[in-house]
Amino acid sequence: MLRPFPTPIYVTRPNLPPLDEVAAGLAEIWANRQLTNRGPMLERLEDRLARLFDVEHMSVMTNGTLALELGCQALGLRGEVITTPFTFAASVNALVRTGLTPVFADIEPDHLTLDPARVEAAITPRTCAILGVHVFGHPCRVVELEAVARRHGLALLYDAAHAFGTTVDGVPVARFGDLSMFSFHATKPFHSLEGGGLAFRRPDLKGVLERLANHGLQPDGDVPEAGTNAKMTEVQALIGLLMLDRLPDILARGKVIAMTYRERLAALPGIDCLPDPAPGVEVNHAFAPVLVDPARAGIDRDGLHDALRRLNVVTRKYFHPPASDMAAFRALRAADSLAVSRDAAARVLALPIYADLALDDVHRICDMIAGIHARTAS
Ligand code: T4K
Repeated sequence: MLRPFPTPIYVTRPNLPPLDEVAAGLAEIWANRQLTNRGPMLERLEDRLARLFDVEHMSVMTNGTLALELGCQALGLRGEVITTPFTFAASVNALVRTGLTPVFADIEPDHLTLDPARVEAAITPRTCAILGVHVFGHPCRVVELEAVARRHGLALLYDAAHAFGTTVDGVPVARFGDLSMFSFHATKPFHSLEGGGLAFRRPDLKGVLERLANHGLQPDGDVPEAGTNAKMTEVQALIGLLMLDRLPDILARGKVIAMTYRERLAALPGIDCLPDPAPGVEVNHAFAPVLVDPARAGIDRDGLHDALRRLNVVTRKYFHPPASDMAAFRALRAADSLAVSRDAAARVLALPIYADLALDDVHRICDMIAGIHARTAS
């Protein structure tokens, strides 16, 4: 008989810096009374992130979604952007809200990122850019996408909301493409409560992004192009700085948890972790997704989700439905059948993973999955 957890185990829980360190940082902010509008904490955070990502520039903002919107605007994009339907709604919202037309192309079945061949087949004279999503921290095929973008003169953007800490051959994922958006939302291994930013190498974008994030205002008071308010506060930047100090421990802990799931679930036919990352790729283990194959597991994704919920394990169906099936985006063009995306969305389940999750609890979740599986698999 499987006993439920006494209190819910959520898919994630925010990592928090020690309160005494927060208090010391708050005292500094209180003393200088610069609360927002590019204060010293924010500048320190941008510097540290740029060094960590090995990029020339970093623009930190209110959240990842606004950062992506302003990135599209700063690049002057107009027309169609080829992207994946297997993502959080924010990736597609950002395109639509900046007047762009998303066109969906399918993903690869291994790590669920955009398929470069499908992207190339989807290009039309109206295409201006590709938006890849490093979903679950697995990098897109950055070399192949770069080649497609170059061949067709397209901008290449990455939604790296999930990929803080991911590297390809030792190179931080932020260095690929024209720009990469990161989310610093509370649910991410690195966060600033809410927050996000753009990493990029082109020097001309920095001033443009700062202007757009500050209502479009330039120093003489004129607004040459409409902007918005996407400024991060000093308190958020402080939390970000304190979280950076803890990041190596958080990432190491995520890896141990992810490896535990891998080892324990390998014995269960039809409860499949994603394949190992490609050679040279280090992922950040921010998510622990499995794909449930009902034919082999004897239970479908929704059944497993509900059975775990009864045991107080709150998993999430990230990312179901695919964005191409969401009411706001259904009318958009799909360049192909999107069969892989639809299949993944129907079968994916994100298991709990966060630094404070006890290993005993991970084993207990695996015992629960094994128990459910034993009852259902033929
Ligand atoms: N692109 C991609 C690919 C993304 O995944 C995201 C965001 C974005 C862009 C946009 O970035 P931001 O604009 O957000 O910076 C959560 C996050 O809100 C969202 O940031 C994230 N992706 C998405 C994957 O997950 P929900 O609706 O699933 O969040 P929620 O509130 O259900 O939280 C999940 C669990 O975390 C809860 O069951 C309990 C726990 N939790 C959550 C919060 C906020 C806590 O324990 N404490 C908390 O404060 O979207």
